[in-house]
Amino acid sequence: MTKRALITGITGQDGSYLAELLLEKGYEVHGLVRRSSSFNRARIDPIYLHPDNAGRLSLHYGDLTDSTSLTNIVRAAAPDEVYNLAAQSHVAVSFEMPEYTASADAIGAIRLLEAVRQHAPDARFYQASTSEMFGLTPPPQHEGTHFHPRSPYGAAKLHAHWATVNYREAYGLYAVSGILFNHESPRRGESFVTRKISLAAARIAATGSASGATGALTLGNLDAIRDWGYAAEYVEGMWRMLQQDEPADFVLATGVGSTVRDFCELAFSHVGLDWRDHVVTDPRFVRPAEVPELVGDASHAASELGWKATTSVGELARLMVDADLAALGATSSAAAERA
Ligand code: NAP
Ligand code: G4F
Repeated sequence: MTKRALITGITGQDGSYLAELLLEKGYEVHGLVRRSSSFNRARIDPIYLHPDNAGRLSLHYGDLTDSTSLTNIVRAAAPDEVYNLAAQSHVAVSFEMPEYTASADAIGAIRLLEAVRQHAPDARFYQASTSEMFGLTPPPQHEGTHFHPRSPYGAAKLHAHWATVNYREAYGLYAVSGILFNHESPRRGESFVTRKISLAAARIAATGSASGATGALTLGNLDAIRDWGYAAEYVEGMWRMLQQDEPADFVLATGVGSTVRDFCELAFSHVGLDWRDHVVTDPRFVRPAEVPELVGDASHAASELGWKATTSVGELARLMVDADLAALGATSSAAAERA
């Protein structure tokens, strides 16, 4: 029997990697997409249009803020597995749009859980929870760590996390919360810090300028520590969470913390540049409340799921810069020679 999966957020970084993984495993995949006046399918279209996937990937219009569309899609797809990856996922933006962030990220999860409870109660449900929920609690953070969110995004995701646990306990749904630490890739949105850095390093190496009037890269807090892994590996962990005998929540992380400054050094040195010559800071990019240090302990995922992150932060920085250089028609060795 072909398994059917429904992915919200299929046009995002993780959604595109997860769709690829599930199609490779033989699933029929259904994805929720938002109507947009401009193109928002750049990550999913190469997968959607690939001849091997013809008739196996369906896209449906919908929105996490619209329960009618969610109910209709759950009924139409009749999924065995539901992955709720859609979210207003930018922490800084959540300070500017706290109400919308809560509607999409907290109540949106409840809208979808309710649609699943009523129309596909045997489906297994994955909620994209986040290390941002730990906020101010010092590392190493694991499944039992106290939550102290520091942003409207973190608070909304924590609401969705507990709603997921509650649907499991109250209604017996196979519902799990994957608490994932930062994971990045060449498909990462361009306003997240790692991609901002990899793009700037590639542009400066290839053209001499990051962008804008000064040609420099403008960042906020360089001291923040994050546990950066490779997104393509993390979607395998999501899938494994839905294949267990009993539902449980898991942290996915590398266990290694690096500062934003370290990531600048890794990315710029790959193309023979000194980051200190090209990075400036601006309070505009500093958040009203910061999360100083996130470093995860994923030993529960290692023992129960057999999942382990394998790409180091250095490898990640290099593969992201290389992908951005390739898009500009350059290579890291050629760029380093010019630097
Ligand atoms: P992303 O690239 O920002 O993708 C977010 C997806 O959600 C996009 O497909 C977006 O659609 C969709 N979306 C946003 N608002 C929506 C709404 N109201 N209704 C329906 N769809 C909506 O995020 P990601 O990095 O892949 O992350 C996937 C999930 O994991 C998110 O829930 C995020 O909060 C969570 N998470 C991410 C990380 C990380 O480090 N990447 C770590 C922990 C947790 P458009 O393409 O139309 O914008
Ligand atoms: O890349 P970021 O925006 O990621 P952040 O805030 O950690 O959130 C990401 O990871 C979460 C998991 O912990 C996800 F849940 C969430 O959806 C998202 O994927 O910022 C990382 C760090 C922060 O401390 C930020 O203050 O980098 C710092 N930073 C410094 N300058 C900057 C900048 N962040 C951004 N986006 N832009 C800057 O110019």
